[in-house]
Amino acid sequence: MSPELTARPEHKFSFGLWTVGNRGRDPFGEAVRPKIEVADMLRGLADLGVYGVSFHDDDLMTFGAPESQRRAELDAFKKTLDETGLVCSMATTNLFYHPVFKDGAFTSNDPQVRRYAIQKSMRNIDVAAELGAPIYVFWGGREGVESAAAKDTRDALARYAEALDFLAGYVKDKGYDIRFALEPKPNEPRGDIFLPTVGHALGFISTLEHQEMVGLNPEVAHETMSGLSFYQGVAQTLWQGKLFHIDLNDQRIGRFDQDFRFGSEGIKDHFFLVRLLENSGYAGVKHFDAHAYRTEDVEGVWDFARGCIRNYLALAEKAREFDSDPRVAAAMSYTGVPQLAEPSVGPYSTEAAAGLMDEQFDVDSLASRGFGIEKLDQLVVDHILGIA
Ligand code: GCO
Ligand code: MN
Ligand code: MN
Repeated sequence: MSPELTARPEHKFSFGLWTVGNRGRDPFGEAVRPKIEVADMLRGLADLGVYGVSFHDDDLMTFGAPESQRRAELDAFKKTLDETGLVCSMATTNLFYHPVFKDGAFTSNDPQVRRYAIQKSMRNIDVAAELGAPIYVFWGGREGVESAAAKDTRDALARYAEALDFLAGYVKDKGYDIRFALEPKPNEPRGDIFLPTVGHALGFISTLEHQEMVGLNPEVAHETMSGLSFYQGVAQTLWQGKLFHIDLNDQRIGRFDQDFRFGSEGIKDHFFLVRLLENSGYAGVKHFDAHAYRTEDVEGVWDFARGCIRNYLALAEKAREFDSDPRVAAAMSYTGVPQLAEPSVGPYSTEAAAGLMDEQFDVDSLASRGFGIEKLDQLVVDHILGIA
């Protein structure tokens, strides 16, 4: 195993300002560590070899402050990006913190709130364009209900689609080079959030006017909260050409959104995830949306960030070892992994259908075959444990 487990910008790792900036507040307790200034966050991330940073409008520019102050805050950010060489790789709107969004933003029952939410997004899309961010994320944390009596979900989804169509129209009209990434989550902070899973969001995208510019930003923790396999969700998203961005962290099934250090919990799942990302040609950023345990001081925050990167790179190295092991190739061949890439019947034609109808199958012999997956999977475990 190579000892080189530190990042270089070409690895394209990124962090949100709110991740290393997380001060450990939770519903039961106050902040436990001091604020890190934005410039210090950027310098710390650049020292770790990180490529990019992402932000919510309100992380960067004080909510409700006069335009001159917001401009000064933005200019200071741009200056530190230049100094550190970091790229702004994603931007998003905070449509969840202010009480005005308590019933939702794009799906609030109040049309004025909906119009305000769309305007707030347009303003920050302008900032994203100025900073050269190629991806704009929509995480609808407040888009949902506690009581199904409060909204007709079909109307809510129509308003959600309307907002995204309008904002996509805005991006096109302005000639910005920005694509949208929807981030599904099942619950928290709402009892039920609209677009709860990768599958719901992929289905929803097909209803949008500018669907070619809308993809996903799936998050490990969010699919895992639902008990779903994040790997399977990401694989389908890739297959549909919709993996525009990814939120990496860790999570135990069935818990609240834990946002743990990447690779700290589900190591086998993460092995497959990293192998998939590395082998798929995914060219976007690997974005860590996680935070340090509440027990940590500022030093612990940097240990956390270093750990996310180290675990990703270690798993990528394990995946390379696995893929170059001849025993793995042999086991995969026995299992039939390469054969699944071959067409079953090819495109339909009358002749092909007639040919298939005439074919004889020895079902008993087909049924008696073993697939050798125990042996193959043990090689996975052996590689992860370093005993292969
Ligand atoms: C969460 C979400 C957020 C979003 C962020 C960017 O569970 O709080 O993951 O962290 O990713 O708002 O859209
Ligand atoms: Mn999350
Ligand atoms: Mn996220």
